[in-house]
Amino acid sequence: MDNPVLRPTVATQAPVDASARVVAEARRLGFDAVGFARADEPLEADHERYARFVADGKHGRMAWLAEDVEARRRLDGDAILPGARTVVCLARRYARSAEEEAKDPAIAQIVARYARGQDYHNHLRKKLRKLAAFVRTLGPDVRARPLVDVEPILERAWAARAGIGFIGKNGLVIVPGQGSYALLGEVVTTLALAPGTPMTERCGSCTRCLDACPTGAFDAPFVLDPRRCVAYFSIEAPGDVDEDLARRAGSRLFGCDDCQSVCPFNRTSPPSLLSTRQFHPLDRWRDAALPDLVCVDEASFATLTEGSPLRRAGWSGLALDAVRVARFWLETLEPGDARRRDAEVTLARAARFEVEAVRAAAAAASTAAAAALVPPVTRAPPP
Ligand code: B12
Ligand code: SF4
Ligand code: SF4
Repeated sequence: MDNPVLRPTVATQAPVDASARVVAEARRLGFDAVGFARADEPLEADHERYARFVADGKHGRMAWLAEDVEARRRLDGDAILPGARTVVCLARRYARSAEEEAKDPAIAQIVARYARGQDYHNHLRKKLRKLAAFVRTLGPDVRARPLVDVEPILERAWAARAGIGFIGKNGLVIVPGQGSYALLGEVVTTLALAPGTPMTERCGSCTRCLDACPTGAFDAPFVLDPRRCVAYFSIEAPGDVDEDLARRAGSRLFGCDDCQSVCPFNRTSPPSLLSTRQFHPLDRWRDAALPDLVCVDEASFATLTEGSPLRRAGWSGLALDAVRVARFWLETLEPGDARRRDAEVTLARAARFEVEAVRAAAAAASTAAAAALVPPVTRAPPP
């Protein structure tokens, strides 16, 4: 066991052998970090923060985030797994080398790194199911349930409690030596395993992520207002964005990595040693350009986004994202930049879109682009 993150912290009176076997199996399945937390102790401080977050309306159009309040506090209730004693917290890295990423197709390069390849909900869940099946073999009547992202739990809070990393000022779980380009998943089980120890936060005086956020989405260190986050208005609620924020989002099409790309923990962590194949851009992005994201009908959208995280934005949502980026390009790019042509074709397609909101956004973008006849020197370059 050469990786300290994969070394379980051993508490007394817990089945050390079972813990070590779960760690070994997690590693065999391709997880980069694993840790255990008591599932029968509810979250307190994190849940209070969550409740305040909802009370302040920060969930915006993500209405589901305000539901299942109790499940977000405890894992051992009816909503998740009655009688749960342990949550196995796992992280799967998607960090690739800069050289490799530089070769990604142009359209993939304006998509957040986690979303360029296959949908992690599918491949991570497969691994988690296998791990849950393994955990069930570790004792009579052991129950285990895999969870990834969509279930109503505060994944980051549990990962931090399990000690697989700490929550940085950017709000993300950072695994020392591995960084934050990692997706989280869990197996909740009735089996008792040796809980880990939470890590102290290691950001120190650094504020790079807060300073780098293009849309100023942090109210304070650790505290995000999702309604200003590019990931919110490009993935969860396309169109729920004002002109100022849209301009600040620039070319970022689906999600954003800025609060991670500047983080020293990512800059100094080597790319994942395990295979990141599933996160490599899908072949279809090689031949795709911005106009292709404005799909003529739902069937072609379904084909385009099959097995891709981009499906999350929805048919008209992805079209709205493409219109937002097209508008930015037309407002800021020099005449002669090939992307202007893509932007024009995008708006032309969007002008014929079945959904009125997309047609309206295209019309507004065309008007704004025509008005943006400012001298080139005052134009901000796209990121
Ligand atoms: C909704 C959601 C979003 C929303 C809202 C994010 C938010 N901050 O609430 C939006 C769409 C904006 C979003 C964006 C992103 N997301 Co998201 N998202 C989620 C989801 C589904 C729920 C999060 C949630 O419950 N939010 C409610 C708030 C209140 O809870 P929380 O975010 O967990 O916040 C806790 C901590 O921040 C902490 N906290 C708050 N204040 C303080 C202060 C101190 C001092 C401390 C110590 C802690 C602390 O307490 C909070 C409550 O537990 C989770 C999956 C899940 N089920 O957990 C993924 C998840 C958090 N997202 C993830 C990712 C990858 C992203 C993006 C990087 C995607 C991208 N590249 O565009 C960005 C990152 C934005 C950011 N800097 O946080 C990963 C994070 C992985 C990691 N290493 O941490 C998760 C865990 C999905 C997964 N399964 O891997 N996301
Ligand atoms: S993902 Fe982008 S927009 Fe969202 S908080 Fe991070 S830097 Fe800001
Ligand atoms: S950029 Fe700095 S402050 Fe932000 S999470 Fe990384 S170390 Fe912490």
